[in-house]
Amino acid sequence: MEIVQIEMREIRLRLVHFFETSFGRTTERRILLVRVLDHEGAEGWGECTAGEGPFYSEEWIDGAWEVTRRFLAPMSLGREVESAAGVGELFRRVRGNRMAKAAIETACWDLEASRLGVPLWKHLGGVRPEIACGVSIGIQDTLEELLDKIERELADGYQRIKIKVKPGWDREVVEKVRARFPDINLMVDANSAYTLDDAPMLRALDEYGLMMIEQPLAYDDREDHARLQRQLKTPICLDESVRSAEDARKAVELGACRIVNVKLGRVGGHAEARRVERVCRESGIPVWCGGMLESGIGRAQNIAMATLEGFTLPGDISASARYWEEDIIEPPVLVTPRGTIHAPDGPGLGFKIKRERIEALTVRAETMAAA
Ligand code: SMG
Ligand code: MG
Repeated sequence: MEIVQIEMREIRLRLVHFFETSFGRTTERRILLVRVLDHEGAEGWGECTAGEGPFYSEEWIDGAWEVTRRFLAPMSLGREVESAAGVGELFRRVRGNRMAKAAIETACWDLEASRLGVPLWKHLGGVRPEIACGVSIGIQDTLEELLDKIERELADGYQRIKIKVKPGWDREVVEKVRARFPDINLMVDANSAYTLDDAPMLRALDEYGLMMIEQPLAYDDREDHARLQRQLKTPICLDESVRSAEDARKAVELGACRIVNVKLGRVGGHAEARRVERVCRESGIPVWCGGMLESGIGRAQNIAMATLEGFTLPGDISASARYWEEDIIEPPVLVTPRGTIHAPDGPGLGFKIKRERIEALTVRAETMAAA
């Protein structure tokens, strides 16, 4: 495969409801989309999952934009690689910047699967035509709103509820949610809002039968998570701290987690995500697909990844309508009444890209071509 053109665009998309985590509130997404073309005009689409600011991780959209145009595009344009699985290698000299790398890499996978005429999920080696879905519910202004939201999501069939926690919105909230919904699959995500000093409060959460506590401690830590895990009955799930298969191996060896959240952007694309899935599967660690408030393109990429064998727990992959008035793919992502999504049958991502809508949402664009 050889990429001869890379098109970058920034689109703005307003969320139907704000999303708040321990590090802040998002109301409108600024999303970097990447379209790659080969010499025969076949195309592939990827999405950069970097946020509006460097708060979830160091990456953010303007940094990703710059690193893509100045380094990643020149490093990949006109370079022959055997397959999409080799695209990540082209970027080896660039440290970090995995979300930017993943946008191009995942686009190449879409292109390759399209050219082969197979669904991306099959091309990746997926084994599951229907994936289990959960929702991630941000911090709300009131507990009542949170409880109402949970009720609606359960009515829509979602198999697992994740709530965001932070100091001051944690134990009591979990207690009330549990009291109202005694039997649901419930988990919390702290996005690194705590330290080991909070171990007593985190230990108290053991009482509520949570499926897991996601990333309680620092975004780049594994050692303290291992100490904390030894004190908890509830499994710890790592998100931010696992950026590669090597990170996953070390985390598992240390006992820093019993579950791993895999995000395409955070680990740099499909090739590395498959390696993370494999390391975890071989160590008996279940994984699930995380979410980054993606548009339909990133969501379709996530659906494909979540069909891999090791993705045995419901992911943060939910219907387009939970995020957007109108998505940029067609049909929008729909969730069945039993809380699942069918992986599409069509080639590549398996959704139609709404070019006109993307055009209308674009605030800047840049196209780079091989020399
Ligand atoms: O896409 O539904 C979604 C959001 C899922 O909770 C979610 N993501 O740490 O797992 C996580 C967060 C990061 C979102 S940053 C705005
Ligand atoms: Mg998380």
